[in-house]
Amino acid sequence: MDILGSAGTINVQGEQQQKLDVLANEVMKEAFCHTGRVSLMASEEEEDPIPADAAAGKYVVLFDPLDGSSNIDVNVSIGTIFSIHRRVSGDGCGNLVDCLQRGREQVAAGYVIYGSSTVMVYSAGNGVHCFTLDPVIGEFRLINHDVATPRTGKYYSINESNYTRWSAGYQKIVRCFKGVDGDGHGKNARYIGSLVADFHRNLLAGGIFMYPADTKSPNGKLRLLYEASPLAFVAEQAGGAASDGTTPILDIEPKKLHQRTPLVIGSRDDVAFVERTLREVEAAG
Ligand code: AFP
Repeated sequence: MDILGSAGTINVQGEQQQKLDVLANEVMKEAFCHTGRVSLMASEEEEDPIPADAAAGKYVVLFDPLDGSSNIDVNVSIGTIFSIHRRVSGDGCGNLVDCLQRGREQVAAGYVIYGSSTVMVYSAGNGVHCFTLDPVIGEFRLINHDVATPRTGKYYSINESNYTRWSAGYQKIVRCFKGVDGDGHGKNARYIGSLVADFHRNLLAGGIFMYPADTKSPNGKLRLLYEASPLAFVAEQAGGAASDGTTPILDIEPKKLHQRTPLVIGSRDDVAFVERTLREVEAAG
């Protein structure tokens, strides 16, 4: 099957699409339409909402079909992220209003990570549960019930090559995490470059992932509706936290389908430390 390498197309985010991005997008759309429960979908790969099934669908699904595209061809873990909302509009298949709901309104959210095994993690607002794919029977088996993420983590995950583009606050935070400034957190660095993989490790082992705004991406790089919001839902349900640096991700009112946001997500005390330090550095001018 011809599934590796570039598709030779550019998506709505202005990024090169891989063949697997395109395939994953088609598979997701087909699978959600097949359920007969989804009226409208939105994909990180497509500009506009995608009508599904007007008659039956009570739900709206937003998804990043393949997160971590640059890792596909080098055999590093990648994932799929999904966010499910109740439909709020009345007519037809629904419209943009159904997609632009706060993360707090999600009825369920989660992700699948394709790594050394295939694991699905989801929450429907009643804890976080992990399932692993058993390829022999073709079903997901429950492996981890009611996941609780550590309050403080041993890892920090950030693309440090952006250091000179960050605000003074983030530069200080990373120096603290390295143990060269402040009270010597002395955390270990881990950065995969697939959000799902970095998030999943930190969820289980404890840690913090950050993708701040910088001078190249003044609103951050990651997408609120397809990446930040669903993972924030999972993080909070596991006892962690997620913020854009000042506001909880789940409280942000989305204005645009492909809106970007800075993201700080993971162990609760570490996220609180980041917010506190940003406030202090800002106040000190
Ligand atoms: P790609 O899908 O283009 O590889 O981007 C992945 C991603 O959206 C997210 O999964 C990563 O955490 C983040 O971007 C990595 O971005 P940098 O390459 O700028 O560190």
